[in-house]
Amino acid sequence: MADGCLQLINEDQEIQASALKSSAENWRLEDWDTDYNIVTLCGEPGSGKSTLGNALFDAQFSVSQDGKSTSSSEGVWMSKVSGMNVLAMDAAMMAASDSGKGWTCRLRNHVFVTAVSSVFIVNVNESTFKKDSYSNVVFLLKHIFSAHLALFGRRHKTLLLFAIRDYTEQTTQTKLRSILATYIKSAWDRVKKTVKGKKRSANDFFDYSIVALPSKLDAPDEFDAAVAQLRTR
Ligand SMILES: Nc1nc2c(ncn2[C@@H]2O[C@H](COP(=O)(O)OP(=O)(O)OP(=O)(O)O)[C@@H](O)[C@H]2O)c(=O)[nH]1
Ligand SMILES: [Mg+2]
Repeated sequence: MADGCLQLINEDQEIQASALKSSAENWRLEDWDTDYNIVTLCGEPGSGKSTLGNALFDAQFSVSQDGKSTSSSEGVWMSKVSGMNVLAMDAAMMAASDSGKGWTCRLRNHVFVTAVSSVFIVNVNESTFKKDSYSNVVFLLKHIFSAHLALFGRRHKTLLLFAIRDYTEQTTQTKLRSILATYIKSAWDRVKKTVKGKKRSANDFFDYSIVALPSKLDAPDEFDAAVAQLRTR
């Protein structure tokens, strides 16, 4: 892994305090004061988080070469984005469960990134919408919502930017938006809430938006153009 990238939380979910301290010094983060944003890339293993982080932020997160069978970036990795006061984080927040059915949550990673991120880029393949196999998205959102409520419990807005990967225009963006709204509601309904929390909706805490990205492998030029466009947002 290159110098510009550090593992903030390791595969055992332990915070690497000394790496953070030395990077904060090298990157002169104290000069930023409170004027910065943290953007976290998340999604199911192999969903293209690191590839998008590298393309969007010129980061050097490691990309798995062997397809989607193993997770190449366990833990939470961080990279300073050059030219802006932004830190990008590449976070393993969920893993396939040992039984092979469903997911397990990397709880400490979830809580950490939820506490510090102002934007989540949630990678979702367009095929998820066609097959109605939405459980991965709902699972991930449910844990982000739970951590957010536990940490903040008050109106503190975080942006969920859904990156629709391998987008082929078969599902209109209006339709994607409407399906995502049902995923968000479904995830919110699954969160354990206090009496006060029950009166709130996910919209009180989260804004959401989508960006459609063609396949990096099948349509690299279109992918690059869409990422360049996203960078200006
Ligand atoms: N179909 C498709 N594959 C992609 C795309 N972007 C990256 N990949 C491939 O998908 C695999 C996983 O990419 P990564 O960027 O490592 O995905 P990740 O979510 O960071 O993976 P883990 O860290 O292992 O969870 C690699 O073999 C990439 O080459 C894409 O837009 N479409
Ligand atoms: Mg990765």
